Amino acid sequence: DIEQQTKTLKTDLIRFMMSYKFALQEVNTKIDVLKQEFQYIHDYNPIEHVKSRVKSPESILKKVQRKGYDLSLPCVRENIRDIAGIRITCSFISDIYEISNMLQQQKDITVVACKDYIKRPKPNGYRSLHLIIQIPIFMSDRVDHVYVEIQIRTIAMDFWASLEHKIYYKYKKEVPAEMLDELKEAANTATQLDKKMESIHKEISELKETDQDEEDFQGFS
Ligand code: 0O2
Repeated sequence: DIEQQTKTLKTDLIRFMMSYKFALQEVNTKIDVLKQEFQYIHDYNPIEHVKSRVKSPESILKKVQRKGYDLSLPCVRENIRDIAGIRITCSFISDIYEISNMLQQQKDITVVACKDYIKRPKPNGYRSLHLIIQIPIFMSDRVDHVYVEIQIRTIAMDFWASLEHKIYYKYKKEVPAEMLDELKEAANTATQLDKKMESIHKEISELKETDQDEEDFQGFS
């Protein structure tokens, strides 16, 4: 009986982790399609790079303990919604919302939550757009609706977040106050940079449009 129970638990665990791997494959394909199609139609690529990961069992366990959830697969599946995570890095803030809208409109994606830390940055200066989605995964004998966390940010936001993450762990989560102030200042600088880059990008797009209008007009004569 114990042997049977162990076998069942092992199969359940493997299925559990596999469903997240499949969900990441699905979402990665969606992002890749958008990237290629956008490049082809608009002659422009809004996505700089994409990274994905399945949360390690150690991190899942830590989070379950921190949040005080039951240690059962159904409970973990329902409550820990960032086991499958994808991070999309874009050049410009407008690209972030464009990609987010394109993903949100897809019929097989259910948007469970959208946290806009760009409009409302975290007190430490963290900025990103977070989507929690659910996507169906069709398997041999079942359909699983799997949660995926998608983080969309600019290169500047990503640069800041990776440095902040390193500092946070270097100081074992007790960062000195001066360092926190400096990080906040760096976050403001990153915001300014994003705004400046966006306005230059907009100017160039408008110039391109004027050139195109002129070319089209000349085509008539
Ligand atoms: P990892 O290693 O990236 O997975 P919770 O997930 O419950 O702790 P909440 O409010 O549900 O918190 O999620 P939140 O804060 O919207 O997003 C959590 C994830 O966003 C984090 O995952 C980080 O990846 C990222 N994040 C959020 N705040 C910060 C921040 O201040 N600095 C940095 N560098 N990243 C941040 P994990 O699980 O913490 O880490």
